[in-house]
Amino acid sequence: MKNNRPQEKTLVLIKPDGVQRSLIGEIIHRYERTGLKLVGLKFFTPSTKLVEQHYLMDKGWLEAVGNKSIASYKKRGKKLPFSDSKKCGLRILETLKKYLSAGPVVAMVWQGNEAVGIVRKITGGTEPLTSDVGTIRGDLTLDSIILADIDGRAVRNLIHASGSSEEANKEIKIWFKPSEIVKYRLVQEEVLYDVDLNGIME
Ligand code: IDP
Ligand code: MG
Repeated sequence: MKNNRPQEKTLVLIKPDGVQRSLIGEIIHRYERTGLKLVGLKFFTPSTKLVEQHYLMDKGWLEAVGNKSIASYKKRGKKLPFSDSKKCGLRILETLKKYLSAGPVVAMVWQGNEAVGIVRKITGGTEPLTSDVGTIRGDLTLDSIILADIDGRAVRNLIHASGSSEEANKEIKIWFKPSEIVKYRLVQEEVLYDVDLNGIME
């Protein structure tokens, strides 16, 4: 097969709520039918240490998530738990450790053209209440930041999906050994990527 652009890989986790809601098949189906290729798959309960490592991998994540949380408190005219974005981020990290290690998750690596962007588009925005219709988070669950904040827990939104290609490469390394990434060809890649598309006619 001839094609001229390197492909991306991205990490997807079906979080414990997705597994408990019996949505594994539905979620995999949505990614699979785009043409992305599944190159890694495992099912286990992650330790809180792995979850912490995962979120702290990206140096800017703590402050970014803290800032997003502060903005949402301000928008609602609510008193901030902390005015410092890092402290707010750390508070969310603690809730995420509890959430993601509460039960088994499905960890996957998907590969293909613009895999990170394609997966984020299908997954939808962070908060299910406002995620677009047609996305996994928008269609298949109903949590809101308000409810999560009232109960002092993480927003339950079924999925983690890497935010950028650099983030993906780092995340994949902590969830998968190199030998667990399967190198193979899918027949449909000829149709999706081959520059000549000349193998169809008899
Ligand atoms: P993302 O998963 O859409 O990339 P991030 O900002 O990276 O969103 O946040 C990681 C996870 O932390 C979210 O998927 C969600 O479960 C949780 N989360 C994010 N913001 C909040 C919040 O304001 N309150 C509670 N949980 C949050
Ligand atoms: Mg993120």
